[in-house]
Amino acid sequence: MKTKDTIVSLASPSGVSAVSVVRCSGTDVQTIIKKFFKKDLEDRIATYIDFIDKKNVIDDVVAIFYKGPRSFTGEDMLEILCHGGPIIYQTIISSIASIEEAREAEPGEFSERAFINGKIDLPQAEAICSIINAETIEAANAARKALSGGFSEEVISIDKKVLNIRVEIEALLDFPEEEIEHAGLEELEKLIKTTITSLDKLIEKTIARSVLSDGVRVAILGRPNAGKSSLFNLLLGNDASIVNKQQGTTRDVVFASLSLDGIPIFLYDTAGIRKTTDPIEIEGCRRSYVTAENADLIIYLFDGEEDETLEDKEIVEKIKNMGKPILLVTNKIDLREKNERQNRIEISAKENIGINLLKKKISEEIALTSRNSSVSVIKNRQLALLKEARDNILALNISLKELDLAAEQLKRTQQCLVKILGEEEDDRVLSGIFSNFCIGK
Ligand SMILES: Nc1nc2c(ncn2[C@@H]2O[C@H](COP(=O)(O)OP(=O)(O)OP(=O)(O)O)[C@@H](O)[C@H]2O)c(=O)[nH]1
Ligand SMILES: [Mg+2]
Repeated sequence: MKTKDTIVSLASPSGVSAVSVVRCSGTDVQTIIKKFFKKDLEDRIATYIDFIDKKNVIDDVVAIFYKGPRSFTGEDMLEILCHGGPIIYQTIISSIASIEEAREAEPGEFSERAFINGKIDLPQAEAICSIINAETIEAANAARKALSGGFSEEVISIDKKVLNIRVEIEALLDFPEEEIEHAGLEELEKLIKTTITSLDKLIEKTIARSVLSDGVRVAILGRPNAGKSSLFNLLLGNDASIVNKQQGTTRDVVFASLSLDGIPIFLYDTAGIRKTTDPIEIEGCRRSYVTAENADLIIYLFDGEEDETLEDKEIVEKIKNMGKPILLVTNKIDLREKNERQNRIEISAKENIGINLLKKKISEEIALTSRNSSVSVIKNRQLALLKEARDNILALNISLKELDLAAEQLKRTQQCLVKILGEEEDDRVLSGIFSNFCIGK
């Protein structure tokens, strides 16, 4: 990892805006200041000044120098607030990058340096990324809590608990076997139990946070004409998908995002599933099933105008076999006498009946799915490591003969926890994480 060279990049969105922000970080920031501003800048004082390259004034800017280590990266930093035109900020960036000591930054490199210099730990760096990418204010708030270090503190406190268990076990190892029974084995079991409870709680919180930031995929499936596109449009509040009385109107997957109770939902309208010889419809049906496979929750819509068909039964069975949570919903209840079926939510997409109840059920189902390990959103590094840590502790066998093994297992648990904080994590893993950040962050 290069830490000696000075990096520069745009920190605000590219394109035209009122003001753009160019950031530099590294050991040669003061060289850059002298070269382009022709004088030194005071630490942390905004200065209105000309940016000059080869005797030409490129722009009049506001420049702020942050003397390291009191800066985001822990290195000397410079922020240049220039006029927000691409020509201006590009010229400033390329002027700076053209000097021998500087170059343009890679994505996430500022955060990576902050991490390397101990200004933030890995969960905090990841939280910055989540705040920037948050799709709802609730997601941003959850990420901000992690940024303030709350999550890391909890990991550290669990790590301490594991260390305590290790100390107890190491002490027991010195006892002759016959005395171990009296040597506080019960105490040890209690310690292990409370550690598992703490880990479980943190896992649950982390899942809730990742659902908030990553969103949940909800797919609407059903036979042709059940009213899937009508429901899709109603939930979205606009006419994104074509509705028509003709069967087979939707031929490909239609996708949109919305927010439900602050949770970002990715909603999918699919082609009606039926047996057919039309090659386009066959492909549409295949895509409907693929969408179902990738969804976290499925709304299966029955056409209330007709009775449940054998095909409905087959499709529902197939979805259940995928192990997906499924909400069974009857549509078009405006057309039929009240004829409630158990386990079905009754709605009319056309008359806007029952939609609030459906939304409530979707929210409840999401809360449940988020605790289900099959949810795709929990494929997240922190969670995987937390779970590995918990599995290691759960597998602890405090049988008297295996105390050595238990000590080993606890060491592995601690390694997982330490990795969450970014210590002892493989450099390649770290670079991979930071490369997902945006440029200038
Ligand atoms: N009476 C009544 N008609 C509805 C309701 N929901 C949808 N429809 C009508 O049913 C027909 C089919 O609706 P769509 O939303 O296109 O159905 P779909 O399931 O998307 O159909 P495909 O895309 O062909 O699979 C349209 O004429 C809608 O106006 C409802 O709640 N009540
Ligand atoms: Mg449709």
